[in-house]
Amino acid sequence: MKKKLLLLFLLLLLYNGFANNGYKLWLQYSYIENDSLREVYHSHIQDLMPLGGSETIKAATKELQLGLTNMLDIPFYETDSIKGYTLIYGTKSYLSDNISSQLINEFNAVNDEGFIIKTITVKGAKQTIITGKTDVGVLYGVFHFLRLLQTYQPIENLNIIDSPKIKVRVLNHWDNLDRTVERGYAGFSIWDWHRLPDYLDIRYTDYARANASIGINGTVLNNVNANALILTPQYLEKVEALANVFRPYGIKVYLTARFSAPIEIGGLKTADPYDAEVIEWWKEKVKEIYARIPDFGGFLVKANSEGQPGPQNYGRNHVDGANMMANALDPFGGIVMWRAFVYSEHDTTDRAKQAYSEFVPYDGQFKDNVFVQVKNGAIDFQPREPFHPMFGAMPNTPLMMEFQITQEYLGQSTHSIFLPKLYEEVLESDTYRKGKGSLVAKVIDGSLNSKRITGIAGVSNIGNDLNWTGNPMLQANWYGYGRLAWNPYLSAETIADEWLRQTFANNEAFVEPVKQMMLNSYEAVVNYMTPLGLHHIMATGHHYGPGPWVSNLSRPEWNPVYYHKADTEGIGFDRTPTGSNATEQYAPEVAKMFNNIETCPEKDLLWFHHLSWNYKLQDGLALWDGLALKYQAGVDQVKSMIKTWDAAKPYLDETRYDEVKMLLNIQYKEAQWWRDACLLYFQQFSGKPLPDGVEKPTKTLEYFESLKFPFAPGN
Ligand code: GCV
Repeated sequence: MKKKLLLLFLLLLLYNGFANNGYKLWLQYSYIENDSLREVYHSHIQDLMPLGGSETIKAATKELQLGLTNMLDIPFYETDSIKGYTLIYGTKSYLSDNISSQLINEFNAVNDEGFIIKTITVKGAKQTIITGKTDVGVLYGVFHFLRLLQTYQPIENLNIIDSPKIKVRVLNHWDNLDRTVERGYAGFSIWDWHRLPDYLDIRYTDYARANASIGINGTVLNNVNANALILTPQYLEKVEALANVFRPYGIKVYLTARFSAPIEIGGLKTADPYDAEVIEWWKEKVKEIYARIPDFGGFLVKANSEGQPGPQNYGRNHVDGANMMANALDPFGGIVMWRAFVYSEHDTTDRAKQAYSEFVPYDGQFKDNVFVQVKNGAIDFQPREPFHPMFGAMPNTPLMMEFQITQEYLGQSTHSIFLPKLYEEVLESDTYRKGKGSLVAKVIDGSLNSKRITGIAGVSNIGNDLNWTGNPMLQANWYGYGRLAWNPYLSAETIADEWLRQTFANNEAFVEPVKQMMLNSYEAVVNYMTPLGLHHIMATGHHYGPGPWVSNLSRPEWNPVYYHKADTEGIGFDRTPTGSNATEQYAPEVAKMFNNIETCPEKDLLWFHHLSWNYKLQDGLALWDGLALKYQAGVDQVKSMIKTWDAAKPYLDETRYDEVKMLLNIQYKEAQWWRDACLLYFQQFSGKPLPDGVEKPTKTLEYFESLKFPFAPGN
């Protein structure tokens, strides 16, 4: 009996060992079952020849050995001379004259972080070279090469040159020192502050590998609602330990600096940026940080925003505050990322206008090493927002894009939504600031106004859940953000395709339908939450679930009723000249397009217009009917996502299939909840019946209004 139990236990262990918990993300390196493909690959890579011995090149070797051995099931060894078919990787300075003379044009075309992958003939045989100007460029090339194999691309005649288009590509962790994560839905923070610096969790290395594989080159470790303690020696020692782990992978560490730190941890009476002692304090603090972390990236600052301290507490302005910190960082090459997420309860103008009004007059006044970090839209990471009017409006200031990867307003980690669709929509929006074609992407990559520094930030969706993001499908948003940070012109479709092939399976019968499911998933959530330009109608605080009825919060602009303005006449926020005139903050062509009801895109209709319930939509439906049918469409889309996922089962491992299936079922329930709660609420004003095709709610509005979630995560 005992023996049988032991056997069962061993079998269970074995089974769990093989279960795919998603920890490996898109770096699965699954065995390539197709014999001939494996053979072709192997015939082109027989030995590994690293050039130079830096930690980064060692990391590249490790990754190649891991990836190639798993995919091809053959051990790979290092060689120091070219033999048959060798994979040679290292920077330009190590290449022989023969090889570098064949790469002159390529080297002229790559930037410092870019890479070249080329098949060239040396010693009578074809060799593959992965090179660049820096070790980290080579590492990016190695990850790209592994991606080619993971996605079953030909490698016989390679000629690839690729460079990142944006310089600073960071994740923003809203992680607190107690390991809770603001707006985090994937467990606790991966930073184990208590056991750092001595205990280095293997996750830190895997986090760095994953980021390097998509070109992310920086991480802001702590929440923008910052605790000054992160700047004390006790914590800087821990930050230093993380920086040491990340360095070989080209990832710089940044910190959020609390503006009042000189008071809280420095013992000063003020944090006034004009005070000599304060200025000195920041200089000394920065010096202390660089003594530990010579490649420290700089500070991110949330100032005079949602109660955070800032220069305005001392009668100074954003320029004063940002430049004071920038002066301290400048000698070391550090930067300041100063957030433009400001709005005030004392300002009665439309919240959507406030950041622009406050910041645009400062254009050209910030120091060269200051970015102004702007959220993608003017309110706050809503399921859909028109692009922020600040993009293109500050030609003399580097603007950094801030996307939210974590799904604060998009169903949190239970809703499987592919966010690169949202990012793509924003990046390809035309600001018209320099005529047609002045895309947001061009503002961000600096090409519109030739910027020396360029940057992009994504608010991380990472936690200590086994699969990192709380839902295997949401790993695609981390991946997709990184890919777009590298190249903001990539299509969401390309990203979904390569992610699926690396993460799950390469079979077309799997990839095509699941890719379509991902590409449609963004529109689905907009439909069942905030169709036709509705926004900010989520429940209070945690933002989990619908709350269009909320009207009792102390600040007017925290209440959903402020945003939808539903009454018996109609619904929507008039931001045209007859209303708040927020459209005046856009270039005239864009303002005109939004102002005119005929040309305003229907997806943004209620963002810009207050319309009667009978207003005729493009398809001839009355607004009320169209709105209701959009809610229904969102629910139906989730239902069809479940079908697609079910059909994909044969290509999936059991664990991840089950996890996503359970999550999709939750999403389906919640999509219905959104539909029913919102339609019952708005119906009070429209006074109209639900049109045919919309399922009848099975619960009352009172029921939905009574729901409470005191312990919803991330709040
Ligand atoms: C970190 C929203 C979120 C806050 C967040 C803030 C910000 O208001 O609800 O949790 O704070 O944005 O971006 O600073």
